[in-house]
Amino acid sequence: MIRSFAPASASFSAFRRATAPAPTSTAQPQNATAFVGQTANFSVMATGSVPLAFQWKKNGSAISGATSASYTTPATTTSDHDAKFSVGVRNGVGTVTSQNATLVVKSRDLNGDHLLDVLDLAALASAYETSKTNADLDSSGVVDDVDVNLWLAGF
Ligand SMILES: [Ca+2]
Ligand SMILES: [Ca+2]
Repeated sequence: MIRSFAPASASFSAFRRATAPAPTSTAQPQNATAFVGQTANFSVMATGSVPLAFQWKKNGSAISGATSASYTTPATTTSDHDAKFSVGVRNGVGTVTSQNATLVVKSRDLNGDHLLDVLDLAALASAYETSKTNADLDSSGVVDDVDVNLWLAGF
């Protein structure tokens, strides 16, 4: 009797059962959006032989104390905009590094004068029905009532 070859994935599973598995990211950290002053949270799900150790990185540099499966940033500032967060998951067999997740930091200070006042609302109004990036507070691709309400919610 001729047996068909097992699918490669089955062989791989068998191999993994026979050896202690290196970590595998089963859910990658997702991009996050926060307003200035808010925190953002990133998390990863990973499997592998325990214990698993985690180390979060911001723009490639390890974040002190960020050693669990999720990470909450301090209150964000505009300088955190576009920062890339990743996490390394390590066990006795190996290390896997997650994909980067990008932090988008939105500011209601649309004209950049460090004040939140009617001038920012005017800037938002002037961007209405456009996709002007900094006034599109919910990153929906268009400036509309949702963004006006998000702006007003800051008060
Ligand atoms: Ca302003
Ligand atoms: Ca929008």
